[in-house]
Amino acid sequence: LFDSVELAPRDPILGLNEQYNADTRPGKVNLGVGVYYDDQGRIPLLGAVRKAEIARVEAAAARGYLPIEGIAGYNQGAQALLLGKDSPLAAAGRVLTTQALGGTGALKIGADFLRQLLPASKVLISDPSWENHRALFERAGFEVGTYAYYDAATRGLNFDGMLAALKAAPAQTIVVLHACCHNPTGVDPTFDQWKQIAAVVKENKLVPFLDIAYQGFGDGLYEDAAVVRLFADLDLTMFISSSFSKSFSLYGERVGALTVVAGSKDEATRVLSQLKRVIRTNYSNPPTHGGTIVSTVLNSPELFAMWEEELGAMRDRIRLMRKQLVEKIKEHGGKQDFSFVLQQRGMFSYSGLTSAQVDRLREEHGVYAVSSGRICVAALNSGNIDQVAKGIAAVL
Ligand code: PLP
Ligand code: TYF
Repeated sequence: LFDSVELAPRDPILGLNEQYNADTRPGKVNLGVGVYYDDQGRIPLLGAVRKAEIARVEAAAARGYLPIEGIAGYNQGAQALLLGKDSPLAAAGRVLTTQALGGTGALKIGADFLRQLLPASKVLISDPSWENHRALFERAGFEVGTYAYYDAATRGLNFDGMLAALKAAPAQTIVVLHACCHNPTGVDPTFDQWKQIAAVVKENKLVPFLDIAYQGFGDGLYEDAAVVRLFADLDLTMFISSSFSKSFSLYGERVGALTVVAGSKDEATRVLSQLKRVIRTNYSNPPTHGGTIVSTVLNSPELFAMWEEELGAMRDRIRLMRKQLVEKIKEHGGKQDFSFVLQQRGMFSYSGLTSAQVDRLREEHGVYAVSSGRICVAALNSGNIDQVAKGIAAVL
């Protein structure tokens, strides 16, 4: 039966984890996968999460099936984080949200629905983008192309190229946009550039799919959703995949959401009914545990405040690591100026290291990075940053 089955390639990032785990050297450092670690190198269990979890265990609640679209309070909470509590679109019934299996699950439900709705459309993702964007939309049946994004020469945004690509895209092209903290580059458009991007999306009747997996890691929960509100203010119909994996440090709980802004309340009702059909034929309904925790935190003013503060501390620590990395590379005699790392936002930095330099960094210094040169700044800590800086300075 399986004679013709070929060995599938490893995920470039998750595959790196396997290689790291198999490495027996004591001082190894993993800057590959996008996970936030605290200064002790541990994945944190947030205090707000712990409180909500204890309350849940004590309540000893039954675990029946959730509705297909998930927990109502979760969906409302997720939507309010994106569009604001007083969104006129939400008040008009034009916005729907379904709980999803992480941001990935949200993208997949949206992609499957879009494939039915717009079978002739192409999908455009940024060049470069999160690897899974291409794979996921291709699996859903789409042809996936790219729009210009990163400019290696300036280590910034190729804004003209990006705008030109969007202007050249035919109507109903699905455009996946990272709403904040771009993965893998850490380079985001300015708000003024976003206004121009949004205008082209509207003018050309493109279908925006905003992906927001790092809300709170740029400037703050509210600030990082500015692009979502900008698109909403322009009355654009859109898809938004959001994730709490990073912001709640609940990676394995698969806590995400798909939000759709429709043209009317009636449209929203019909779209939701179709999304529920996609969900039902994939996994029927979402799991309870992580969703209940997130919902509890989002709907308790006390726990929400606690969460926001803990998220702020994660953001500040990443900023500190950026600053120290730049300083320490210089201290260790690095020949290049790394100060561009300070301008990049979120968990990642495109370091500019070549894949040969990344190989040397791993082999000679035990430091793992993605072959594109992406490093996860959120995995740096006071115990490993000297080794990393020394390694980078040496391979430059
Ligand atoms: N979108 C982007 C840009 C990401 O970096 C990630 C990271 O995992 C996701 C979506 C998926 O998030 P999740 O882990 O919640 O599925
Ligand atoms: O980019 C990252 O490292 C994270 C984690 O297939 C991730 O987004 C990586 C690859 C993947 C799923 C999640």
